[in-house]
Amino acid sequence: MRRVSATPGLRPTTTILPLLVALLPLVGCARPGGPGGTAGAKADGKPLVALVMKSLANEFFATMADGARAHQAGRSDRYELVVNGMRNETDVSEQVTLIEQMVARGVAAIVIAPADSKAVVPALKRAADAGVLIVNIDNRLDPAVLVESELAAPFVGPDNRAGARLAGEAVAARLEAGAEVAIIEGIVTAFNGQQRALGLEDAATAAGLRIVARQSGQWEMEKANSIAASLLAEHPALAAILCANDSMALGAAAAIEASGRKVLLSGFDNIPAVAPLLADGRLAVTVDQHGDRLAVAGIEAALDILAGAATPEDRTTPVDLATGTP
Ligand code: ALL
Repeated sequence: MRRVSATPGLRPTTTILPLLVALLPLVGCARPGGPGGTAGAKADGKPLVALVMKSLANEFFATMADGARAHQAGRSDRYELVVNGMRNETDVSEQVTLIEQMVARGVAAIVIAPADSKAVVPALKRAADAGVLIVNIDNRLDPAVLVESELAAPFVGPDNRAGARLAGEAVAARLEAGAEVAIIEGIVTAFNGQQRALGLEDAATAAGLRIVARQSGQWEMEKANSIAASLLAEHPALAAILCANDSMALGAAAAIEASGRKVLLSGFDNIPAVAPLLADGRLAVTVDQHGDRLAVAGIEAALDILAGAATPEDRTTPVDLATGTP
């Protein structure tokens, strides 16, 4: 599998550091033992860390959970882990309930991949006020809403715009200028979904491609399948469908196959389910955001902050292009 990297590796970024530093006094140092805090280390001194993810129906999060569990198993003297996820991509209230349950359980930190960049902030603020450290992974919380809510939550995750641009460029390299492409984006209120749509647009525009449609498949296979089927019917010259995640690419792949047409397809995540499609060309490219390492990076950031070994700052995780060609 050939890989092209958009980010050299895990590195701290300073984009919102000044903001976080400014906010810390306001939130009263959101960690166990901090002012107003009740959560904290367990009697044996090991912190309990909660990983709160999105839909467990998406293989991306199963991979993420496996990575986190393996990390904890190798460091069981250092911390304890509780892993949670939702049943479907759009049920934000379920994620809010999970956050509340984790606070009630007395966790020291919540490492969260937010289902929505704005809607879960009030619940996270209540958790921080109860003394729980919040580390935001995968999908960035809305910076303006964080400021309004006086919540400090460092972001650990990839540059989604750069990653999506890699996929768009790889597809564009196989098309002539003027070719018609469509974008199937994720949930439009998710920051990473917005960034991926922008990255795909960046690549299409730079290559002179014509974006004939942009619709949300809400990260889901079935929705993307019906959107792709209509796009194929409406646009007889459609040359490529660019998807903001692999679940949607799987749905689009089935629609392309059913149409009997040759249409290039891209995804994002590099979940195991797309391996056969990459191998036989049904999927031209995807972007590996190393789900197994993403939660681990967030957990390590949380443990460092809890131990006083790091200040809350953003960390950028890698994204790499994955193709079926060696
Ligand atoms: C995002 C992830 C994945 C995933 C999507 C669906 O936050 O980065 O790309 O496919 O959520 O929930």
